[in-house]
Amino acid sequence: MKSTDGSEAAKRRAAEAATKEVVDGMVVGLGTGSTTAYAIRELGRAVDAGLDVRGIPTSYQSRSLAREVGIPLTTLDDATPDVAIDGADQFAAGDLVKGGGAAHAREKVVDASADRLLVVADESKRAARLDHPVPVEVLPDAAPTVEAAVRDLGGDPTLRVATRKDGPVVTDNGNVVLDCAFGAVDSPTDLAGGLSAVPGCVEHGLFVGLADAVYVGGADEEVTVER
Ligand code: ABF
Repeated sequence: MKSTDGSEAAKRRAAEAATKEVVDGMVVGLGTGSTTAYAIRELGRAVDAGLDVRGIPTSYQSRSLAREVGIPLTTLDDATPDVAIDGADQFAAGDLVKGGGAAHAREKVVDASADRLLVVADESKRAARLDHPVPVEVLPDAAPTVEAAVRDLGGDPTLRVATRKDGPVVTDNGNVVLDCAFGAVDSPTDLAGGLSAVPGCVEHGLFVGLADAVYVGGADEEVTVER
């Protein structure tokens, strides 16, 4: 079950363990979501204690938190991340589904540009095969044609709707999100290629072959690192 006190502690342990890989002088990609938020807060404490790092946020949310905890920020115009720390909605054999926070387009740009991507998660995110619906960020005008293309690829798309507003979720980039159920994905590489080729698909949430390590917080005090 997600978001119990136990899984919050597990998320925090995973995030804090990954943050230990950050050393003086590094540029750090700052992912989005509740697990990465623990890493951003830990980095903020390290900055207070004298660590010299700069962050590149992946969303409005991570930018706000990084500013709140005092992490100096930079951009991809001026720096390349040595490491990125980011969460996931699901991981299997090192591949990821991301985009539950609708930030996966910027996350993928920053994560893929980093020398190393460290994923932080609790055990509830682990799967034998990826079967979590794949978020697809779409140009608003293209939603109908992308929906048809997703069906052709064997998926079942649902427009993500804002819970407290009357309308769709709108990303930081001004686009909408289709959550696309494909069942268990046999080949994440093939599906990623198929989705990337759809006109109007800005970015999808399959992160294939990008993770260098997955820090997994377990129910006990353990954090396992899968590389
Ligand atoms: C972002 O936050 C997303 O790509 C991923 O969907 C989500 C994970 O959130 P949490 O850590 O809150 O489960 O990284």
